[in-house]
This record gives sequence, C-alpha cells and structure tokens, in this order.
Amino acid sequence: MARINKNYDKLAAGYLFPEIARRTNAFLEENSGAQVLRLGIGDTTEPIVPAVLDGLHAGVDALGKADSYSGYGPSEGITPLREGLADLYAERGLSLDPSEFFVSDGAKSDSANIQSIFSDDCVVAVQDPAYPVYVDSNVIFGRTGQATDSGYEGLVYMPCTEENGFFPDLPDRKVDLIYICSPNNPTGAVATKEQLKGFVDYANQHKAIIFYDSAYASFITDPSLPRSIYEVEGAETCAIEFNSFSKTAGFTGVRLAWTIVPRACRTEDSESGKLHALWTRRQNTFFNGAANIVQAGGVAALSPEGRSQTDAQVAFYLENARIINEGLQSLGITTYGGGNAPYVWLKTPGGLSSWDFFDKLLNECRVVGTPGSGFGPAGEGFFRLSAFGHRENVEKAVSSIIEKLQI
Ligand code: PL4
Repeated sequence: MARINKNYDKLAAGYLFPEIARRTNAFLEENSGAQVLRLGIGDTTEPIVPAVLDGLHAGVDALGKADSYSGYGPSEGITPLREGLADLYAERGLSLDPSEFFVSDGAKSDSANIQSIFSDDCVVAVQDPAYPVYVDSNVIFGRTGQATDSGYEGLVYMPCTEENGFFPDLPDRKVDLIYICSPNNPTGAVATKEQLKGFVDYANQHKAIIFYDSAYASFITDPSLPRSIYEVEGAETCAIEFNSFSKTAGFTGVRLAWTIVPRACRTEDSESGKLHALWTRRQNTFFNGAANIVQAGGVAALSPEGRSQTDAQVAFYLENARIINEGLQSLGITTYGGGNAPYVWLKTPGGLSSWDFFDKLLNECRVVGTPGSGFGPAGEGFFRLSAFGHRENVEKAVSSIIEKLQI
C-alpha cells in the first residue's frame, strides 16, 4: 500500500510566495480595475544584458550544427563554467578547485537538496527570519516535529533582531547543520568577517556544517564585507556555499546556480573528500545538469563585458533600494537593509502585525510587499520590500506610500 510523506501535513501554512499571489489576486477580483505595484517577490525585472544575451544566442546556435551540437552534459556542469567560477573566487584570493563547483539550476533547490547527504537525525539551526525554503524543506525531510506558535519543534531558531543587528548569536546548544544567508533575505543585513568567524569556529569545534547562501553576494558594495564564507579562515573544512546567477544576471527564469563543496569539508564521521563525493553521487543520480544553452549564458556572464554590464544592473537595483529607503524614512518609518542588498526591511508602523500591514499597504497604497512573519516568528512586526522593480514602478510605489499610507 502506497503511503504519503506525512511530513507535508506538518507544514504550518502554504508556501509564502504563492500565498501572497493568492491574496493579491483576491484583492484584484474584489477591486476590478485596480492596479497594484509589486514589491513583493524578489524577482528580477530588467532585461538580460547584451553580453549575456549573446552568450545565450551562441548556446542556441551551437545546437544547430553537427560539429558543435551537445546533448547530455556532465551533471556537475561544463568545465569552462566551473573554471570561470573558480577564477571569480581566485580574484578574491580564494583557492578553490573548479571541480569543487557544482553547477545547477537553482540555489533554491540546492539549499534544500543538500540535506540528503546528511544523517536524518542532524539538528538544524536556522536564522529567524529566513528564506522559507530552509525550514520547509527540513520539515519535509522529517527533521522537525510539529508546528507550534513559536515555530517547529526540534528546529533551533536563531533570532535576528534589531538588538543584534539582524545577525544571530551562536546557538546555545550543539547543532549539526546551520543555515546562514548573507546578504540576508529578508533583512538585508550583511555578515561581517568577524561575525562569520564566530560561526566557522563554532562549526569546526562542534563538527557542524554551515550552509551558506550567498545568492545576493553581488549586491555587496562595501569592500570590507565578505562575498564568500571562504574569505573566513577555517571555512573550507565546515562550510558549503550556494550562489546563483538569478539576481546578478537576471536568470530567475533562465535558471543557473552553483554550489561549492570543498574537498576539505568534512563531518565527524567522514574523511575529507567524502561530502564532495556524496554530493557528486547525489547530483549524478537525481540531476542531469543545467541546460547547455543556459550554461553558455553563464560563461558569458563571467566574461569582462558580462561582468561590467551585470554590475551596472545590480547598481540599478541598489538605487531602487535607496529610493525605497529614502521614501519610507521620510515618513518616519524605521528601515534596515538596502545598502548592500536588494531588500528593504521595515518595522511596521504602529506595531501592526506583518499581515495587517500587508493588507493596509495593499488597500491604501495598492502596493504589494512581503510580511516579515512569513519568514519566521522573529519576522513578526516587520515587512520586506523588494528592490527588483522597474524604476518607474518603484517610484510610483514609493510616491503612493508617501501620499496615501495612513500612519
Ligand atoms: C520566489 C536567499 C526570492 N519562487 O533562483 P535561485 O533558485 O537560484 O535562488 C532562489 C533563492 C535562493 N536563496 C535566497 C533567495 O532569496 C532566493 C530567491 N528568493 C524571494 O523573494 O525571497 C524569490 C522567491 C521563488 C522562490 O520560492 O524561491
């Protein structure tokens, strides 16, 4: 008799982003003709830059000729792309071998799938608030108990608050797997080297593994802030890093990402190289590689022209974040993030709950954002606005908030 995975029944609510879409659509049905300005989901809006588009076209054209046609490729990714990624890290003085880079179709899937190479009874710690995938995928994998008002039983929540600058204190007990995201979704906070060093030392001491999601690393403009956890001494033995072309190159729909599993990275019960071998095995079994056309686009994104054009696009989104911050602050609203991240994290005025502020912003200003509580218990009373919009829409949204929000 087939049986379902009952862990799905533990999930406390629908996945956050479809829930926002559902509520927005319900609003539009009730208010026919209304137009909403979407600063909710962190989805890119600007067209792919010319150098990267050329790379994608070249990838397509190669498929049209017998001598350059390619079918299945290595599931870990094509060599030029892995080498290009290793070169990117080498620029920051990091010595990672191309074979330690695993190309994939998304940091989302990798940050969930990575769990399959670790024991079921590992204790998981997450920043609170956090990108919902970390928690929900651990629920589905069976690493938590039931949902309660303060989160899932068995999961260690590491609160990120105004008091600690939205970077958590070290876990107060022994944990095995630790999710850290920097620049952070949703708070926009960026971890310093010193802050990461604390976690790296903890992980090496307790033989824990850090899953470091740096999907927004290209938004870091402050040169003193680390773009990779491997900039911290000791990280290679305890950290697995995820990154993505989604937000840097406008590939949210195209799909291309990478995960770094250094050979030196190890657990208490395994030698160096074992985690690398297990992830290779996992990917070889479950994944047939990212699309060859898309990987050609990725190689182009790493070229000097690609880099300079995508950097300009990242700067464009950061300017959106500045505009959002400036507008909200002119109303006296407390905001965080935005400087080195594409998200502005605001404290809801009047102590409103995150979802009440969602309704208020939608009803009064026709602006869609993301309730902080959707990212975890410590997100309650906060709200996230995404800077990934067309300039005109961002400006309209900010003007609407300034003119119509009743606070
Ligand atoms: C909506 C910290 C966005 N439907 O595109 P990927 O898979 O390479 O990367 C996804 C990702 C990975 N890590 C972090 C992220 O914030 C994201 C994307 N998050 C958001 O608004 O929070 C898009 C969400 C999408 C989803 O469910 O991921």
